[in-house]
Amino acid sequence: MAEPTDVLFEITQAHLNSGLRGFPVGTCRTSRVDPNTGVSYVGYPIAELADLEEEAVAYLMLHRELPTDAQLTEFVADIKSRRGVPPKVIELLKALPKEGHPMEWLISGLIFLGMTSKTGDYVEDAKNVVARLPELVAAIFRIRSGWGEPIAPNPELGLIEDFVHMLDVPGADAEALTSLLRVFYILHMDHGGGNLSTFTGKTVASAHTDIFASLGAAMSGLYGPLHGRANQDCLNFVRTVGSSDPAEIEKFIRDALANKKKIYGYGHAVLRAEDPRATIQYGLGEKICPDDELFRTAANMRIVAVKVLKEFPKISNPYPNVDAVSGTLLNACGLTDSDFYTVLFGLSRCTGIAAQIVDERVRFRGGKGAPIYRPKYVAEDQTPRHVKG
Ligand code: NMX
Ligand code: MLT
Repeated sequence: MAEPTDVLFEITQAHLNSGLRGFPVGTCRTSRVDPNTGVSYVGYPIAELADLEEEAVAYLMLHRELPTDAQLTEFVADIKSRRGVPPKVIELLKALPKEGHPMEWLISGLIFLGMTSKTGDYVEDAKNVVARLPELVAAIFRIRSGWGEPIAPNPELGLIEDFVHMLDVPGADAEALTSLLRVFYILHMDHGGGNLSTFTGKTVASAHTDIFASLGAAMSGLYGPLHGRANQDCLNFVRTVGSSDPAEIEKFIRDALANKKKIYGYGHAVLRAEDPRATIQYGLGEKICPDDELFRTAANMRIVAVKVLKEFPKISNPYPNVDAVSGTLLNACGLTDSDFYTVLFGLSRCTGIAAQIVDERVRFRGGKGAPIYRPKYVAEDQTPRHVKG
């Protein structure tokens, strides 16, 4: 156990303006990211959790232990009893401009949910987020895509099964999509305390802002192409290559880098090896869509991109991250509009962020909660330039 006076990190001038890279700023009880082995949730490596029921992993986030059968049954029933997005929220979504990005819809939807149904109790609101977000996100898909009226939740179904029922994706195989989205939901739930969206959500909540508005801010961070939106850009890149031929892929990657473009789905601020969440998804692709041309392109890119990115010593991590291949799997299972992929990431990540906000607000400092975030910025270049008179 660290002593209050233990020095964890020496801050020098060189650390300023570095995106707080590596600064210890707090503690996290839900997950941990190891640079080489990747994420574990409350001590369980992600690969051990990927095939569990999604509600069991949400329970793990909120309670820091896997549920017994009885606890899981009770939790599932509790979550089901909380379903139901207020009709006013659906009406507000219908008024949003279709040209808005689905993430802008999700950010708005979270604010609408807060306006209409926040209780002000972080624990209650966190559970309500888990219960209601699938319906909100399904409504966003249906209204913005013009698939028809939102579909009501079915109390007989599990969380993701119900989400797929409410999506009712035209032409999709619901069973295949459900198995994919259950794993997707578990893999994207949490990634330590310091990823941008989680950090932002906790920062905003530290002003005692409610969970819905805090998550709206968090999702604004996830919307950025360097964070969650890389899953959309990665599929678009794979589509643009137009061939799974390694030589064609290599040419595309080299051209992109020569034009100062990012190779989305590759690199990480903390990881220094292939992200286990990507490894799991490559394995899943080999089972569900091994012959899909876009999946084969992404699978070949896994080899070619790493080879090319390793030639640039400034790139700390040349390996695939969570976003490298997810889009090709979603596409193969019928979700073909890549603009929506980050919303699926957000649906899952809001559970982890909500759990971390609960810890910071009602558990830390003997229940008082962590104080309002207020880091120090060092004043620079502030000498008055114009002499009076
Ligand atoms: N493609 C091109 N350049 C890269 C890449 C990449 N995939 N990764 C890092 N670099 C560059 C980076 O822009 C920086 O350049 P400069 O010094 O000129 O500013 C340099 O390499 C050093 O960056 P790193 O220290 O390796 O990475 P950093 O911690 O700053 O950033 C990411 C991490 C994830 C933002 C970065 O690797 C990246 O932009 N990757 C592509 C976007 C992506 O896949 N994001 C998803 C991350 C996972 N998620 O879901 O949030
Ligand atoms: C995440 O899942 O949030 C990403 O891998 C980014 C991060 O951890 O910084």
